[in-house]
Amino acid sequence: MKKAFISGIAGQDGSYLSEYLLSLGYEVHGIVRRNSTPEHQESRIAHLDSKIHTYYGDVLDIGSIYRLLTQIKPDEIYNLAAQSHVRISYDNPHLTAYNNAMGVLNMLDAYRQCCPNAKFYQASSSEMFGNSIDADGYQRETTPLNPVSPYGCAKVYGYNITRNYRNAYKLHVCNGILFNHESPRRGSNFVTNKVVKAAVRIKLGLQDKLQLGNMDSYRDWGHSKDYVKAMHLIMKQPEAGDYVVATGKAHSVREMCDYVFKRLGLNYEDYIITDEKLKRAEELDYLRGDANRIRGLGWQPEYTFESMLDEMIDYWINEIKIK
Ligand code: F7E
Repeated sequence: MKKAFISGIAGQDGSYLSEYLLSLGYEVHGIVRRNSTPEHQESRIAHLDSKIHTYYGDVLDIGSIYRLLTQIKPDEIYNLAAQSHVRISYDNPHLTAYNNAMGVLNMLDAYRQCCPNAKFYQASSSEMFGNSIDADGYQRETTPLNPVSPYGCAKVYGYNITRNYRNAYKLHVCNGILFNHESPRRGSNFVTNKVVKAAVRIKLGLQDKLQLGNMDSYRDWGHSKDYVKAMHLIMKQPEAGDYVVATGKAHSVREMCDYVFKRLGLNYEDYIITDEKLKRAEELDYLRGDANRIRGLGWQPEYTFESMLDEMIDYWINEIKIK
């Protein structure tokens, strides 16, 4: 039985990845951070409680990482832990850098010392591209990295130190460069789930308006369930490498709002108010990924933009009606 170790196991991707690895017969271990409201901390993985092994730990608490990797001796390590909110990275730039840059180095170095025969996955991000776009309108593995947020800058360090460890120490270390990926488990302060939840509440008469920031940025949105399968496929390759994971289709925030409100029989223009506070100091305008490299390994997304949003709408209708 193969053993996996996941930092960020309680997050959206950590929870779907755990389910997927369990379905493949893995023994799954992961760290969760202590916080002051334990009720919500592990809600995404509560249903897996008897099947996975969780420990209090943190990518900044180097001792806990060394101890756990030495004890568990995993075959695969997925470093998904991060401060993942781009706008909040402007409020907490230092914390973002510690977690998303130094945290990667801590994980890599503990891995190199404790279990160098394992494989290592780093959760890199399309936010690293910033406003670089190739002439054909896509971002791909060779597109220059020009980050436009504290989050993106920290992720570039994580990406580069991962490549450096691969080359310098001949380790099986990979980067997945994932474009935006969503699901009903997405935090509701990310734009898709924020819009879906509010639109359902408006439909049910529980809310009148929705405040949003920039409506004209474009994102390449996929489903987290599809993307965790890509993570595993990347790790399965005999040779370590870096892969873009994306759908290849871009939609604006405005188009996403239009789709969600229309599905509920509403016109988004009647409800949305622009709030300057929700805009970023520097915006990333357009993301559309060319995932040909990983498609060549057989990966393809099962969800479309529409079926992903439909699933999120159904989730919130059920959730809100029950309460
Ligand atoms: O924003 C605009 C906002 O916060 C998407 C993370 O997973 O993907 C994610 O980062 C767009 C931006 O995701 C609101 O300005 C408008 O243009 O859902 P988001 P993100 O910043 O693209 C990348 C790949 C990651 O790696 C990150 O970890 O929507 N927008 N109004 C808004 N965004 C938010 N959050 N809230 C608004 O009210």
